[in-house]
Amino acid sequence: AAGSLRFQLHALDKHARASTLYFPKRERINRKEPVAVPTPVFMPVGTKGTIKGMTYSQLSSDPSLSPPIILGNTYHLALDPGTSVLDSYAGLHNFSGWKGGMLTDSGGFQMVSLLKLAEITEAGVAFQSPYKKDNGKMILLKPEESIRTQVSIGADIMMQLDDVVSSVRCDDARFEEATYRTLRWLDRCLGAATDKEQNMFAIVQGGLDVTVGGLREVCLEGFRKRDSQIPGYAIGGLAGGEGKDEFWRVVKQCCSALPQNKPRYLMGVGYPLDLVVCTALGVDMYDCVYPTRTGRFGVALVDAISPGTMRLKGTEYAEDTRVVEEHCDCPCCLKGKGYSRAKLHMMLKSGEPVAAQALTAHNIAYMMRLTRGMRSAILEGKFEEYVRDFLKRFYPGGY
Ligand code: PRF
Ligand code: ZN
Repeated sequence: AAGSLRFQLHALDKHARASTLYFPKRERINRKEPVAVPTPVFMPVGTKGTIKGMTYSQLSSDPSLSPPIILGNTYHLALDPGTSVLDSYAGLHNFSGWKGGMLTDSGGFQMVSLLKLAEITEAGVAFQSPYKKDNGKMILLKPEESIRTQVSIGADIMMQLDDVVSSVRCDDARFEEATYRTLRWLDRCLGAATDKEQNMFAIVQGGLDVTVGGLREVCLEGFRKRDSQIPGYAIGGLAGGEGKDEFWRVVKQCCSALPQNKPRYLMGVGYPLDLVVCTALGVDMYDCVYPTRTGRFGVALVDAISPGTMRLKGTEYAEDTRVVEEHCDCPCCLKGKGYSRAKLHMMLKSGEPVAAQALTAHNIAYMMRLTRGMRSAILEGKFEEYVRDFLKRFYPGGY
């Protein structure tokens, strides 16, 4: 079998899907009940296994939040706390206390996006350790090494190491190399994956090339041959500054070529508009730092204001006694009884950490509401209506 997850597709509305992923109970991480992940799902990013500013009890005890799955990063966790600590705890779940689902990204993308010094060769991704204690030591992350670390972390879903290139800054030859290398690295990762309770996803690369016989097709065709070994698929290499039309076209092509009976994850995408459009194209899973990061910077995601954001540092909120969203049951809004916009404005001005935390919570609640709303609409066969309403609110002047 290709992994331990079970994927149940409940409804298809045109291309949009409502499904549930089930992760089994797992002895190693002391999980006594299976975890159910209803889709579409947004995975908040906890780079080192922590959603910045939030305790697990806040996250999982508040029904407005309770993300069924969060995302961590192999690159950061490999450096800190490192695999020997993770192994001594039999994984990140035991080390951190998180009980829900977890996905780890493989590390290559974080290195390339965070470190200008990273160098990619056939062997792997080489980078200079950013830690003072390592004294500028060069570290090589090989595909096998990424998987070994992700086995130590023990997430429910791990990602293959892929060769990620910027979709706006590279030439055709580099895209071609990255596509074929991603296929070769997939085979090396498949050879290294050991824990049967985990699931390794493959990542479609291939730049913005959606032509017949083009690079995205090459990658998809390569995956088709290995499908029996792959429990789920990700679409990578997007959301790097290319135009939305180009980005959405690639998503459409990948979704129509990927198998119906496995989950589809669009990496690094988290703008509400993109979630709505890409769900219509057939994507099930998303992750992005955007909702939590923008919350820490004082921006709330909202329905009523076009284009969907409220910048609470703005002086227009200095005397606004309303909560961020009256109907929101998050710990920040409390259905109208929570922090006023004026109070949030004042706290943000003085750098009070509770404001960042409250807005992080609100934005997670917003994403949960968004994905829940999409799921209900798909289950009722009314997703087209949902998209139309969303776009009308987002672009009241037309688009
Ligand atoms: N690959 C991996 N992680 C990612 C991406 C990718 O292409 C993206 C999209 N740019 C975000 N995170 N491994
Ligand atoms: Zn709220």
